[in-house]
Amino acid sequence: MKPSVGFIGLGLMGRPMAANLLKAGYDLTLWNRTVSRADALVAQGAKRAATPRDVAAASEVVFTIVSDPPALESVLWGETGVFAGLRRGSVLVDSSTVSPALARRAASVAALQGAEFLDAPVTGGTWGAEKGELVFMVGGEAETLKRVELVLGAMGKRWFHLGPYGAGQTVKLAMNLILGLQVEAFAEALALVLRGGIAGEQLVEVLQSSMGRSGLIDIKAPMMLKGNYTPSFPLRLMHKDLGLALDLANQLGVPLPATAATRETYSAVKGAGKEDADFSVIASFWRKP
Ligand code: NA7
Repeated sequence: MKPSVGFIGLGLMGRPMAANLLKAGYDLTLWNRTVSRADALVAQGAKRAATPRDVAAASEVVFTIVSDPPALESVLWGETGVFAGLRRGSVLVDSSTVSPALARRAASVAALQGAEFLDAPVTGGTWGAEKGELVFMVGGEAETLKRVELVLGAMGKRWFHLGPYGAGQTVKLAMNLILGLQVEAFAEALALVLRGGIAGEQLVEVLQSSMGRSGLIDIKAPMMLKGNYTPSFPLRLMHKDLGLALDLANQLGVPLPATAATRETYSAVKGAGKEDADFSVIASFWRKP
């Protein structure tokens, strides 16, 4: 029998993920800080809870996917938080991108309540979330992962068990560091060819026919050439992730010089921007309006 599922965080990623759970026939209870963001899903049959605590009390498997570490702390802890309602024997799956240390802290509180925990951040963007083709990077017990595989399958196409609590977050931060640097590298190369009087499209054509070919650039190059930065993965979240990667590197004593330099570009553009733009907006660092 399908477990009852709770879902907390209906942002760009959470909404399509929750919609796929509904489509797959799960009994779904939702909470989002901005209440109206749950309206469409409630109209399709999901139940609305008043607090994250109530979501947990109603669910055998609880998913969270919120912006950043403070947002996760605020939905998990406190009088109305998930831990105030988490059921013995249930599984809490956090798909936000946060620090491995926070994942381990959440896992130990869940264990004290007789519940299981997985850190399971995702990759695939809003496009992957809509298609149900996300990839989950999982930290925690293999047995716990087995218990929720069917539920993950309603939202994603693959999952990797990467090690103990926090391992999913560690790999996610490493992955996003690569994506952040790739877009930075392309933006620098684009600035160079444009100043050299060559069309950006020509750079893309050659690059994508070469060993340097990248799936990410297939998606980001058209946005960067047209200056259309509708958010798929917002700059503010990439900026956060590069910061989390640098914090982790600091804790582990690993130098990340290129990541540190790249984050400065992201910081400068984030500081100057007023709207919620995609992270490919860093191209504007070289192409001032
Ligand atoms: P979005 O679209 O920015 O959505 C963020 C979600 O987090 C959204 O539901 C927010 O609620 C919620 N949020 C943010 N701050 C809080 C606090 N303080 N308390 C409760 N809820 C909060 O992000 P994405 O969906 O693209 O990404 C989510 C995660 O996956 C993130 O870690 C990425 O790096 C990967 P709101 O609707 O604003 O009230």
